[in-house]
Amino acid sequence: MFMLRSTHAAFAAILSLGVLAAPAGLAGTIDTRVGSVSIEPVVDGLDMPWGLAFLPGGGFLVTEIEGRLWRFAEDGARQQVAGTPEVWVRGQGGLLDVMVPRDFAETREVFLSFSKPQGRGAGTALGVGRLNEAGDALEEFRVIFEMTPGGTRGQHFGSRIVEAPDGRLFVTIGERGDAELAQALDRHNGSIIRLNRDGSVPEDNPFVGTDGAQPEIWSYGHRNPQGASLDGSGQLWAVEHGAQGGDEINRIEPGVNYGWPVISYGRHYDGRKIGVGTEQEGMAQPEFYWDPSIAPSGMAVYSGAFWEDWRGAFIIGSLKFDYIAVVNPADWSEEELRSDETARVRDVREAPDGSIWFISEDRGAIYRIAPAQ
Ligand SMILES: [Ca+2]
Repeated sequence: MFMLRSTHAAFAAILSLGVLAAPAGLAGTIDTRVGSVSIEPVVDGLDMPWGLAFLPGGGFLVTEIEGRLWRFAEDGARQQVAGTPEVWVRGQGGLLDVMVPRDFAETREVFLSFSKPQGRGAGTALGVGRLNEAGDALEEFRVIFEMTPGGTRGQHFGSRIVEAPDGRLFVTIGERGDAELAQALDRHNGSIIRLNRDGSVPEDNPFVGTDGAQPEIWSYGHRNPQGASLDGSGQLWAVEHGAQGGDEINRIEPGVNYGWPVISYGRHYDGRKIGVGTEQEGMAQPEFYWDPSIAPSGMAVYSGAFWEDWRGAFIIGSLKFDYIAVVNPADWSEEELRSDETARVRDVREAPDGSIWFISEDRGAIYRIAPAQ
């Protein structure tokens, strides 16, 4: 649907040399409802990149699933950051998201989510360390949350980290392949949790005081939420993987049950019906769903200056169909951004200047979307 008109042979040659920014004119261009946009490479040569976070004053951090954290300076120079945690690299597990809080300039804190080894298995964990002045090490890294118990399966760690407007932390956790546990309040599986900055439990969390419930739980009944973001009003949203069909965008409210595996708009991979169907009293409906599944990953809610008509839109990467979905919450219409670069999109972020950056896992690269010149 969207025309690609770029010089991709030249573009690919530049990438293979590892040059960090394409000379002007070599970016790919696609047409969208907000006009032509360019897609230009920022960095390449990454091995299974997962999460991306911008540093104030320029530069950014990128995780690779096997456990490496990289800091890139504004000029593209890269430095591996030491002091990262040991991670369980299996299936979808490893070093996952990275989050730089708004007070980074004072605290130097960097948050990481990862699969923490636990006996023979692993659980989704959140840790924090301070980036040293040289930017080449996290100091005093400590784990402030880990799901207990984890499990030996390699799927559905969730793991997206979001800083709430009040500075508290949301972390998404998948059901680890044990679907029924998404409904169990005594397990963190299939939930979105809310923590204070030091990992302690906020007293006004919805299940503090519920017998047997894990007090970190903010919402539950999730399958594998791998994308989450605040909208312009500070409301939390999450996007999650369904099974065969039934990927969802959910507006996340405290104490709410989002239904997995009792209700879903998808089916099991063997074709069996899931749970009771698509609706049940006491379980929230998604705001939007995909059938067939696109395998949604990272998400940003656009708030920047470049594209007025995309403000408030959900910009979501598809791992399975190699595109970026732009979903407009005014009418839940979906636009598809597609180019050679949108191959297995793992994370999508709005940059401080209002451009949209994304990770292509297939290409081991990060790209920047901006208005075409
Ligand atoms: Ca649901």
